[in-house]
Amino acid sequence: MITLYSWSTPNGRKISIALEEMGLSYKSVSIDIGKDQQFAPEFLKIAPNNKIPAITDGNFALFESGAILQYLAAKTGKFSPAYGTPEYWEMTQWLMWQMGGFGPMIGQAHHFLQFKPGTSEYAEKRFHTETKRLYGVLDKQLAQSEYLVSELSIADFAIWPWASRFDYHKINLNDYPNVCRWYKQLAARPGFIKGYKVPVDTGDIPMPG
Ligand SMILES: N[C@@H](CCC(=O)N[C@@H](CS)C(=O)NCC(=O)O)C(=O)O
Repeated sequence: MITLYSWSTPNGRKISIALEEMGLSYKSVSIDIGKDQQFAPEFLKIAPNNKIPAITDGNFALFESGAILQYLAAKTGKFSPAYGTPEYWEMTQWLMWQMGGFGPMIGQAHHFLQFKPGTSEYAEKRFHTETKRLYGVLDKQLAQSEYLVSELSIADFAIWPWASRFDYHKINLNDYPNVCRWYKQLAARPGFIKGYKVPVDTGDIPMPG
């Protein structure tokens, strides 16, 4: 039985969406990062980097959302092209693009634009500019492909939850029509609707105006 340790953030939702889409049964444990529960000694045994998400599967424990997505895809044989094929590496490059850019950079945009506005004009501009650049890259890819790669994959599960925080990083999804089409398409899937509300129901998936 899988246990998901998570909170209702983009990185956490990647995994709850994947678990729902893969049809895996799991137990959800809330780690409220607003209350510093990520530093609890019991959680640190599973996730020594003191960040959600993490999972256990029997005696096996795993942290880092990209690794967890790859583990779940390998376990189920779902939402990943066959290992070693060109399609597999194409999917992997978009997963790594999210883990290295469309997440860490947007997280910095959230910090300066949403949580600490007025602290640093330079940082606000720097991370908003980088966020817009990343959206441009994503829009170009989604102009030529329905999903990140030929079929719905863990790369989509990794990227979509970050786009769902468009209000925090001051992006109008309508400015990126291909991202907007993809975002709405995935937001209508039962697995996304259910996974978005794990571990805490913070309301419905936000929709661009
Ligand atoms: N690279 C990590 C990032 C995880 C991460 O940044 N998690 C945030 C929430 S979205 C967190 O737990 N923050 C708590 C903290 O930094 O203390 C992953 O993808 O799993």
